[in-house]
Amino acid sequence: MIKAILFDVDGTLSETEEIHRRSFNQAFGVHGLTWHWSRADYRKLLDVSGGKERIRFYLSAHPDDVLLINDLDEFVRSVHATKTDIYTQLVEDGAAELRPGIRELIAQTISLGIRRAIATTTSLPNVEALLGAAYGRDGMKLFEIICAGDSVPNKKPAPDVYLATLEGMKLRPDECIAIEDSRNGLVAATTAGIPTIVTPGIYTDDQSFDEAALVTADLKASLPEILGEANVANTFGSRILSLQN
Ligand code: XBP
Ligand code: MG
Repeated sequence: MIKAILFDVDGTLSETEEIHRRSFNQAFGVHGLTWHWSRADYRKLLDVSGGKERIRFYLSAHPDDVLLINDLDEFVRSVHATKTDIYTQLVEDGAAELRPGIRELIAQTISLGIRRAIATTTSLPNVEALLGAAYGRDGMKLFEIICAGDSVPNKKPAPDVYLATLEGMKLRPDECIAIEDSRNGLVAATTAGIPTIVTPGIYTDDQSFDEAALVTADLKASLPEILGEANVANTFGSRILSLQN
């Protein structure tokens, strides 16, 4: 019986990666860097989860830039902190909106007593900004557990964030469904044993999702249809049907 839905954030709750990319590029300028991540660059860089890890990965391909940096850890932390400030301001100003069907899906989970959690690689301030913009100041309270960013040792595709969320929710993997947009997220969730629905985003539409219970363009279908298509036993039966009518 499905007792909880575990939501990814970037690319799933909202198409936010273009805002991240813009924020990275603005932060580079603030720090006097001539770097510019194009959409094509960013599609490749997104193979690396985590903004700080992504900056380090980029530097690994630009050794000449590394030579100019005295304290690499402090440099990465500082640039990423600037990026997060820029990103959260953009989101608070309304740059992001929930993907089609997400608001209705969350409303259905509330009506049906299905629990909700967030399992994301993104930094916690980014989640707060998105949920605040979408739901007001109580947005974070919609989710029992919000497992984000550096709260786990290893980011997606490692299963850490999903294992920590399951532990926090005191649920078994088969009692949950994960909703993701990327291969990294799919691998993280399925490695944790969680059936996963994938809604590919603008940066992940070319990835493979063989392990997914369902790949769907969006979540506009009703929850029973989505769970049915994912071939996941939804034992809500008539309660969901009554929701539909
Ligand atoms: C997607 C990520 C994050 C964001 C950037 O997270 O990999 O790193 O791209 O956010 P999700 P940060 O698991 O929600 O898809 O710069 O805060 O890492
Ligand atoms: Mg994602």
